[in-house]
This record gives sequence, C-alpha cells and structure tokens, in this order.
Amino acid sequence: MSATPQTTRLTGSEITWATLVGEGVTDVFGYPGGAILPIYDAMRKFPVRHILVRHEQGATHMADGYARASGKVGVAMATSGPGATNMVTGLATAMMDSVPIVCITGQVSSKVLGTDAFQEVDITGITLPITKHNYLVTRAEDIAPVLREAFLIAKSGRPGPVLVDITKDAQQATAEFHFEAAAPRPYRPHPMRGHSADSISDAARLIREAKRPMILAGHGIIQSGAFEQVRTLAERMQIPVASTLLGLGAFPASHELSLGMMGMHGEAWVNTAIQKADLLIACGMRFDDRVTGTLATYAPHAKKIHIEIDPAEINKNVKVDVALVGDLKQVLEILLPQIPTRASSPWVREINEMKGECAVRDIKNLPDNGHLYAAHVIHDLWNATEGKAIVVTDVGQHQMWEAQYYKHNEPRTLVTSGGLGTMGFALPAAIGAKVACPEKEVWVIAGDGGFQMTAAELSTIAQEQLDINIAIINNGYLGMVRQWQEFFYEKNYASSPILSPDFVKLADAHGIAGATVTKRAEVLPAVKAARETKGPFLINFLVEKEDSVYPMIPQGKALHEMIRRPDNPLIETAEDA
Ligand SMILES: Cc1cc2nc3c(=O)[nH]c(=O)nc-3n(C[C@H](O)[C@H](O)[C@H](O)COP(=O)(O)OP(=O)(O)OC[C@H]3O[C@@H](n4cnc5c(N)ncnc54)[C@H](O)[C@@H]3O)c2cc1C
Ligand SMILES: Cc1ncc(C[n+]2csc(CCOP(=O)(O)OP(=O)(O)O)c2C)c(N)n1
Ligand SMILES: [Mg+2]
Repeated sequence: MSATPQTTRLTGSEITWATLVGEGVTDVFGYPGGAILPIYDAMRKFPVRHILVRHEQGATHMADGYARASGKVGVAMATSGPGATNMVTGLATAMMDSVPIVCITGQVSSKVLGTDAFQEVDITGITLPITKHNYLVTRAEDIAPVLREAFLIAKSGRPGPVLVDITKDAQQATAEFHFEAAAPRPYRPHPMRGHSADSISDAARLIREAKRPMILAGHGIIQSGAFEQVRTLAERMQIPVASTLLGLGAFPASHELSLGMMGMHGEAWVNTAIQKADLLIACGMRFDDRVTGTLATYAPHAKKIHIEIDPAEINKNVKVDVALVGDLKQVLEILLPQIPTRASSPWVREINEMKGECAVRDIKNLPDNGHLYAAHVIHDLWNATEGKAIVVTDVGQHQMWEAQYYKHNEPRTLVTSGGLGTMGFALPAAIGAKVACPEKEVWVIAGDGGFQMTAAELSTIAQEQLDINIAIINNGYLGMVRQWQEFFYEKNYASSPILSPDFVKLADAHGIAGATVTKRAEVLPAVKAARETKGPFLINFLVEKEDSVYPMIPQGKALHEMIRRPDNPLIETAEDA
C-alpha cells in the first residue's frame, strides 16, 4: 500500500501558480481582467516573473517566441471573453508550426456558464481546431492534474499549443494540492512503434543505393534535437542538405553540404536539385505547399523516405516509399549503424556547378548605386552580428530576404511564423525570445506593415527594459502583396501602398533610441550604434520600394518553373562575403 502523499490546502488560484512553478515555469506573459483576477491576486506569493503585455495576441506570440528560442514551454495568460479571443491568432500560429505553449484563460463562474454572462465566450469551442488539446476546468481539485497534463501534451510527441480555461469559482475554491500526486501518466512512445526492422533496412538500402540523394531538413530536427544525427548521416554519405524555412539553423549554413532553403523562395539550385534527385530523405518536415509547388511534378525521379513523428503527416501531401514514424533522433540512431561511409560524391560537385550558374554574383561586388536594398541590410546585419544573433522576423518579403541572406549556423536562432504566416508576430515573439535567452543578442526584422500590427508592444519592451534591436525594412508597401500584384494582377497595387508613422519618433515616444538609414554606407554604423546602446534600439531602413523576392515559384507551378530576377544590377542570391 502506498502512503498518502502530504498535501496542502490551497485556493485554485494558488494551485495554478504552484503547479506552474512545479513545472519549472519562471516567466508568464499576460494581461489581467475580471475572470482571472483571483489568479493575479495570488501571483505575488510565487517566484514567477509576469510580463504585462499590451494585447493578448502579443502574450501568445511572446510565449511562442520563448518556446522557439529556448525549447521550453511558453506560458500566456488572459481573462475571459475578449482576452481569450485575442489569443486566437497566437494559438493558431503555434498550432501550425507545432510550438509548445500553454495558454491559461479565466472563465465566468461554473454556475453561469452558458447564460451569456458578462465576458463569457466558449473559448474551448472556439479554439478546438487550433489547439493540440484544450480543457474547461470547473473544480479547484482538477487544476493541478489538468495543468500538468497540459504541459505534457504541449511538449511531447509533436509539440503544440494547449489551452486551459479555468472558471472563476474554481480559482476561488480550495482543494488539497500535491504536485507529485497530480502527475499525468507518463508518455513513453516505444522507439520502434512506428517502424519495423524491415522498414529501417529498406531505408538504409535506398540510402546506400542512391546516386543523387538529398536530405530535406525540417523544423522537426530542431524539435527532436537531432542535429548531430542528421549531420552524421549527411557527412557519412556526402548527402547535400536543403532546409525548409523552419529548418534553417538545424544544419549549419556554413557547412559545405548545406545548400540553403528549398521551396517558393528557395535557392534556384536547391529546387533544381530536388527535381533531379533520385532520393529524398525528409527529416521532420511536412511537405508544405510552399515547399513542394505543384505535387504532380514534385521530385519526379526521387524515391522518398519520410522520418516523422506524426503518422497523420505520412502520405498526406507526398506519397512516400518508406515511412519511419517516430522521434527523428531515435530513428536516426537506429538507422545510422546501417549507413556506410562514402568519400566523395559526383552529385555534390554537380550541384555546386549549378550553384555557380545561379549565384549570379557576390553581393559584396555590387556597385553601390545609391539605392538601399533589403538584401544589403540583412547581409550587413548578418556580417556585423557574425551570424550569432537570434533573429525574429515578421511575415512578408523581408522574411524571405532574411532566410536568403542571414546564414544561421545554430538551431533556434531563427524565430519566424511559417505555416500561418502571421503578420505582427515579430515584435512580441522577440520579447519572448529575449526573456527566454537574456544573454543572447536579439534582432527583430519586420516590415513596415507587420510592425504596425503589434507596435504597441514597444511599450512592453520599455516597461521591461529589454535589450532588443529592431530593424524595420520600410519599403512603403505591403511588399509581398505588391509583389504578387506586380506579377499576377497587372501591377494593380490595390491597397498595398501603406503609410507609416515616423518609426524613430514612435520609438522615441517610448523612450527607445533609434535612427533612420537611407544609404548602404549608413547600415553598418547604425547596426553598430544599436549593438552598443544599452537597451532597445530601432532602425528604420528606408529601402528600395518596388524590389521583389527572387527566385519565385508561382503558386501551383512546379519547382523548376521559377521566376528569375530580370537582368538588372541586383543579385538574386548571395554568396557569403
Ligand atoms: C511568406 C512566406 C513564404 C514562405 N516560403 C517558404 C519557402 O520558400 N520555403 C519553405 O521551406 N517554407 C516557406 N514558408 C514556410 C512554410 O509555409 C512552412 O511553414 C514551412 O515550409 C514548414 O517547415 P517544416 O515542414 O520544416 O516545419 P513544420 O511545419 O513545423 O513541420 C515540422 C514537422 O516535423 C515533425 N516533427 C516534430 N517533432 C518531431 C520529432 N521529434 N521527430 C520527427 N518529426 C518531428 C512535425 O510533426 C511536423 O510534421 C513560407 C512562409 C511564408 C509566411
Ligand atoms: C495578419 C496577416 N494579415 C495579412 C497577411 C497577408 N500578407 C502577407 S505578407 C503581407 C505584406 C507584408 O508587408 P510588410 O509587413 O510591409 O512586409 P514586406 O512584405 O513589405 O517586407 C501581407 C499583407 C498576413 N500574412 N498576415
Ligand atoms: Mg513593407
């Protein structure tokens, strides 16, 4: 007979914080309101830093940035009704990119649930399709077990967001609390559950026999922590590695086998190589449509091996020859002993020759014609920070230029919204990244449009005195929309020119230093000033207005049907300077 654990009688609110502390939470992003006031009232008794946000969407993106930068679960908190609905975009963003966050919302008392009570919304109903799981908790005694299970679900298997909605009366009632006794059933997937010895040897055989293999490196490598295993696989067989947007940093960009990004705005040689490959080894990536282009002609000569933790992803978009379902790191550890060493590969030489044709010219050799291009800015920022900063991007052209010109050698140094493509993500997500990794240099790269969506969080940066540098790539347009209008809507720039405030004055109004840059020669001095200034710094880069991201695969076209940059003084992709 096991002894009854020692328990303490606490309020539901105290149980909430005690459980968070027990789960190792040190930082929470949130905004108070009536239905969550008991939890806020109990907060001061617990060793948790609460960052007051300016909008609950910001809280969710901060929790998300915190999780992506650190690998820990991010936590956000809001009141019922509008507080909870403001979290929807952040939950969907985390869901699409499989990011582990736990969002706690206050709810009206259980006695009035369903009566259209003041600030009552059915947030579990609303967020059902955009959470990995969600709960409505109406009793104090359920809070600890539910919250503990929420953390387990958020971070185990394929990670994702979990929402816990707690009624006000559950927060106010008391219950016995014992952290250990509230532990969920452990989640221990068997390493061979989703694949057999036969499928492992089938994969090994395909890899041994391939003449033109490629590794497709995805976000799952970062989530699994399988960097060494992927690198060993690549180096042992001289297999070139292409990355998805969310896989950037999972394999060092400076490695000789690293090719760069694949897909809609990927490097031309990468997409060409995929179309020529005879084997694709997909590691923790989900064949997004931005990656494949039209499926009918995707990698027509290639056999496909898919190593993926979520069985629902297998054969969802791309039919594969061998599926290995499981944690990437564990699967590769089983597979690697069957992979021999190969000294050199004519296929790598062939791709390097393609690279030579495509990498039109070195960015450093570009004549400075008085125009400032986003490519210059990002390239110079990469140089100045030695590629070591955590870069948090918003969504649009600047996001793609960042992916092309900032070379990430380390995992978790690029934080970006891929699947949902959420404008307004960067500024709050950078706050989360900085809170998670205070010792790291953090840069926001945002467009003039997206920055305005969550610019109120400048005030959070000021209040929390966070040392975050902000680069606004200001082209006077919703640039990615303008680019599509230029290419596919006969230059009908309907509602894509956008007026912005003077961003430096806006920063100043928050007590944040800043500078405006209009010339290439001013880029490095401004970056230097930002890095040397203690505290936040904003740089407003006034860049060429009608520049476009190249190459581009039009939606629904094949990977090889890229639109290439017309012959002009700009480069298309840059060799490292
Ligand atoms: C404007 C814009 C343009 C874009 N253009 C491009 C582009 O040109 N190229 C591009 O690549 N992307 C592009 N994207 C991003 C794109 O939409 C997708 O978000 C991205 O391709 C997804 O990358 P992923 O599959 O690696 O990551 P995710 O979508 O996060 O998928 C990761 C996969 O790994 C699996 N996984 C998680 N953990 C593990 C584990 N432990 N073991 C094994 N598997 C695991 C998950 O189940 C999931 O299937 C663009 C986005 C925007 C907003
Ligand atoms: C919340 C949201 N609304 C709309 C869009 C559609 N969208 C994608 S990119 C883009 C333009 C972004 O403009 P800006 O922030 O200035 O960045 P740029 O493309 O100019 O670098 C828009 C409107 C989106 N991704 N997210
Ligand atoms: Mg813009």
